[in-house]
Amino acid sequence: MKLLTSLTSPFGRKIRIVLAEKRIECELVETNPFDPENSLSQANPLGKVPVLLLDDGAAVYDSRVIAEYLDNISPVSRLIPQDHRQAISVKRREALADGITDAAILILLERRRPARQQSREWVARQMTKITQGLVTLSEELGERKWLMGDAFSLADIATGCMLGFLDFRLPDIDWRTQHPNLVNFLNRLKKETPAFTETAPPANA
Ligand SMILES: N[C@@H](CCC(=O)N[C@@H](CS)C(=O)NCC(=O)O)C(=O)O
Repeated sequence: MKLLTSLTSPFGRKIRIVLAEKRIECELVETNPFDPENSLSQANPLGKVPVLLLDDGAAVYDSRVIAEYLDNISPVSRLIPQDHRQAISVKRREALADGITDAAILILLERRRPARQQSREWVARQMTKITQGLVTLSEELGERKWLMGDAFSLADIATGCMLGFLDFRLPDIDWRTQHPNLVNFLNRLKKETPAFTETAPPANA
């Protein structure tokens, strides 16, 4: 199997952590989705990373589908519970964390446009999604260890990658003052999940 991703993609990071947690060997093929020379669209017509290329040549995307696929091919460290209701709860929280990341990416891309083409309303709309999403995740976490209680899950990986991406690309968002429980959560993730630290985006990227 091969994973096409950039080293800065928060969605690619999610999959790299899933691979490590589940001890699945996979070749990493560094791919910049914004490089016009890349052949990414042959694997994913959306031209986005991550993409997982299976040994039979089939391409799997997006990150939520890849994560579910990987969780199913190995029983090691289950990240999505077998119970359907619990699984939906994990995947809904993954979707929420990923949605915050999507909003952060849209703000980042907007800020990279020439100043006079940027829309303040658009940025404010995305910022509201980030603010509201963080409030919900923080409330749902409460004082529990992980989002699902004692069981570490894909929801925790997605939330960690989202918080890491906010720090990396939008450090002006002060989520720490509002949500001390998310600060503790992130510290716990760093301490207990080596792959989280190992997959941090490269400095100066
Ligand atoms: N929903 C997708 C989002 C993937 C995504 O947005 N990837 C970004 C990099 S972090 C990308 O490839 N962007 C290129 C583009 O939008 O053209 C997933 O979960 O995999």
